[in-house]
Amino acid sequence: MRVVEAFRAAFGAEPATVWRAPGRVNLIGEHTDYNDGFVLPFAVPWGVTAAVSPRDDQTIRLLSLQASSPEPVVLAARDDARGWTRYVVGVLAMLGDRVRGADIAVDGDVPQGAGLSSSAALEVSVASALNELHGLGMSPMEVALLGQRAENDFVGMPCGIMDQAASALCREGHALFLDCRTLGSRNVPLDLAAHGLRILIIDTRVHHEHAGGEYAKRRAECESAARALGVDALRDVTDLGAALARLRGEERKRVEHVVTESHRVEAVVGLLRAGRPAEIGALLNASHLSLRDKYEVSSPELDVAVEAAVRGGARGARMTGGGFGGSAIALVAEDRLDTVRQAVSSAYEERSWQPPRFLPATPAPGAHPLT
Ligand code: GAF
Repeated sequence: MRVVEAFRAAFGAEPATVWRAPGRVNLIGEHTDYNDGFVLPFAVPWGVTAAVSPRDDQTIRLLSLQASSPEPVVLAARDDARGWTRYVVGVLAMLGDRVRGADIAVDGDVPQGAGLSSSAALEVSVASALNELHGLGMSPMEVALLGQRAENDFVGMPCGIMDQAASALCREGHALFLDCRTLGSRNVPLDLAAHGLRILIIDTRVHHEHAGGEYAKRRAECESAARALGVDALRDVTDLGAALARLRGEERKRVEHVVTESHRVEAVVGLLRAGRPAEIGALLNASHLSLRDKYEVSSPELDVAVEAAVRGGARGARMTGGGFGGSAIALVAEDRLDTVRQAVSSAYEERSWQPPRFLPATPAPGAHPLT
């Protein structure tokens, strides 16, 4: 394994453990996690492999095979973390005095900027390794929560729990149906191939700079709407019509998206359980329109990808993840894959946009040790 070789070369010893954690795509349930709603992500075949050894002092030595420098970053203090190292140091910081320093080498193959949660994969791989090495006894959900706290409190991104939970808990061949309030979850079989279907990831290769600020703004709008409605979270809205009648402007649109999106997750789970995956297409389309028009987190590149995919014969398509660029997914019959790819590529070419990248998505396993 090349991350083990790199660890040995950099630190002069064998790593004490090696863990792999995946990125994710979200089948449906967007911007519902921080509203205590439902999500349905699955793990992708790409992720981060972390080779880790504990240290007796407070020093943290970090090596990434994707970094421009072949030398490890050496941090004497946690506050010195910059760039990608913040996600790792954030995990160590959240563990407080339960751990001291560590030697860590990471190797990631999540396509960068595609919105497939490379940061959650990094947090969960490192947190899982430290959990094992220090005998912390954390469950996979506790590992996910730790990763989320690292991102919220150390990196400063106010994300929900979906990405870390997907990375820690997903099972091969399944999507993860997660209740973001109770944190109860179930693995839902997602054997699309048995139905002659595929999920195609369309990476727009565009990521808009303002994404982080807009994400925080949406979250604040939801919290403000929940306060106005006198509920703990938008999950508690039971009479959508009455709630909408009490709201105006952007908050009204945000609430409409969040509440209907959570219902769509439950409907998709029902159809998957009933063995009717082809019928989820309409719900994927509805999710995209809601994200575009009500939640306003799509982008021209995502909209064109979704429209062209559907015109090219996809059963349904939607943006996936936080939005403002990144990737869309399309549910496509196997014999339509080429036509759909062609339709999206042509639509991009007509607009002189850089060509999108197509990736096949098969539900992969969540975090697991490789040693
Ligand atoms: C990002 C966040 F990290 C998730 O928590 C989730 O809110 C998602 O955007 C939108 O569904 O990936």
